Parts: sequence; C-alpha cells; structure tokens
Amino acid sequence: MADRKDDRGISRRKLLAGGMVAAPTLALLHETVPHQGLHRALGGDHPTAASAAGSHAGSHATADGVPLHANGVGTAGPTFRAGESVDHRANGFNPTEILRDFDYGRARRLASGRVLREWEIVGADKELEVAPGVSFPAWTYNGRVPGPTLRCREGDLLRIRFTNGSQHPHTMHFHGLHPAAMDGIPDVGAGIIEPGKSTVYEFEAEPFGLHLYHCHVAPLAEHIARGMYGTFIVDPKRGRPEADEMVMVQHGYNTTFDAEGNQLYAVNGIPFHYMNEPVQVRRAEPVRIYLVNVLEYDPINSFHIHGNFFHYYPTGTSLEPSDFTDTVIQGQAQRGICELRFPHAGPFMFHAHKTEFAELGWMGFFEVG
Ligand SMILES: [Cu+2]
Repeated sequence: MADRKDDRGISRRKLLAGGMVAAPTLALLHETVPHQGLHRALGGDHPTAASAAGSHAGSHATADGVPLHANGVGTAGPTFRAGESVDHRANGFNPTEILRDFDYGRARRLASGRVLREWEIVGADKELEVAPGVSFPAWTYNGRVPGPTLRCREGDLLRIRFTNGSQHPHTMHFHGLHPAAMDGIPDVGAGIIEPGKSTVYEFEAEPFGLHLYHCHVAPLAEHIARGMYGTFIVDPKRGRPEADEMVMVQHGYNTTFDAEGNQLYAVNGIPFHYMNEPVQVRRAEPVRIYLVNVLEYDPINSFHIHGNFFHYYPTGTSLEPSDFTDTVIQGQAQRGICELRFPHAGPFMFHAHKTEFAELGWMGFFEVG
C-alpha cells in the first residue's frame, strides 16, 4: 500500500501489523486526521495529485524526528500536473514512445522454414528521473523501465543474449513454455548471471498470448521493484485483427527502499506521463491494449477506463474474450488484452481504480480525435 508516513507518522503497513504505534505517532494521528476531515468537509482543497505534490514536496519528519525522504518524495511526489516534466532524453526513453514500441528482434528464416528471432539485452544500473527532480537508482534491461517489449509469433525460435552490465547479479526469467535450463533462475541452467557475464536463453515461442519477463534473483521483490521487467508478446499463428496496438506496463517506485509500498505509481515508466501527453487514438477505430501488471509490494493493481467498455482476454491465450467491462483487477504478473473502440471524441481518463494509486501517478488520458 502507499506509504502514509508523512501524513500520520507511520506507514499503513505497520499500522495494520499492529503493536507498532508509539505514543507520539498516535498523537500525530489524532491531530492530523480530524483536521483533514474538517478541511474537506468545509470544501477545502482535496489532496489531488497537483496539490499533494506541492504540499508534500518538502522535507518531512517522522514522529521521532527522522527525515523521511531524502529525495523529497512523500506520499505523492512531484507530478507533471504543475506543468513540469522529466528529462526523457537523459532517461533514454519516453513513455509515449514505449507505448507503441514493439521489438521483433533480428529475424531470419532458417533452412527448416522456422523463423529465428534474436535479441541483445543488457542489464544496466541507471539513475532515472522518475518524477520532476526525483532521481531513482534503477536496475534496467537496456536502460529503460519497463524493459523492451519483445514480440514474436507462436512457433518462432527465440534466442535472447543477456549480458549483465550491472553491478548486481541478474537473470532473465520468461513466462511461457520452455526447458528448465532456460528458466532464468538461480542454480538451474546458466543460473545467476554475475556482473560482466552473459548467457543465451533459447526456446520456442509458446503459448501465444501476453506474457512478461523479469529478473529472478533474490531478493526478488527488490530486483523487480528496481525496474527489471518487460513485456513478452507471442502472437497467434494467424495473428490478430488489425488495430492500433499499445502496451501498458503497470508498476511503481518504492523511492524510500523500505519495501513497504510505493511512493509513485506509473504506466510505462513515468508517473502521470499520459496526463500531460495523452494517448492519441482515433474515434471508432479498433484499439488493442496489452496490459501487464508487475507492481511490487502492493497485492493488486487495476485498470479502469472512462466512457467506454472493453473486451478482455486474460493472458491473451484465447481468441474469445472472457469479459466486457470497464475495469479489470490484476495481481502481480497477471496480464490481459483489452480491445475497444472509442465511440465519442474527446478526452477520456484511464487510471487505476485502486484510486490511491491513481493519485500517486497511475492516471492518464486518451485523446480521441
Ligand atoms: Cu536482478
């Protein structure tokens, strides 16, 4: 859950765990909560992302006087909504580009007639500006969070050369069918790939669907939370109908490294990005969203769209949708394909209907033209 330390002097996780609430913290709770309630009842400013950013972007102290966040990120960090932005060039990626960036690798047809696809993936430590003025020491695949969206077709032979250029040991663990030696976990096959070492993962693309890959080195939660994940799409042999396709990877940033929750939530790398740069789509035309949740530390995530409904294909492994809805819940590593058309022009929000995540970055707009 989102960290609430700088509102109430203790995280909700610790509060729920019980027995941890010290007297000064209780005093803070009593002092803070009724005041907020009164303030809201009087029609005062709600803690929107923009106002929260302004009011929390300073240094706060816990009840025992310890500064909470050296980087200035409280329960809601600085956002784009004040008109600021991060340095996409320095980050080396832009969520607007990640949205429709599908990496098919280098492909060639083998004598057997089968298609071989090859990728070079490099593990790299990288400081990313994840919100205006907020630096996060990420562990990445190819320098971006999320890593590249690897895409292929059912039955292709896949060869992924992974080189660990990070200071930390990593692997690439793919979801899908493959031999044990290609599973990308410690002590099996190539096992852990130490800094400076490399390995090749090779397997056949199956089953068709929407999958993911991520590092599988302990502590697993931290390796994932630092940014080591990406989308892995296996298209069905016959393909899918034409559509404006995009990938959305839901994740977060635990900027305090307390493993208790996240201070920022995002889709495709940067919180609030699609508030300032809405996703451009065309009215009445088919849109297909490859929606993946890799959020660490929080048990669920969700996706909700305004003014519309979508057909939902869990894991993308069936060509028949299982639901027609406007909201879907996903646990970590759950994913699904959303197919929809926008009947009306105009701006339509999409966001986590775990609404606390929305106000900490997981919200955006479609601009239907
Ligand atoms: Cu790792």
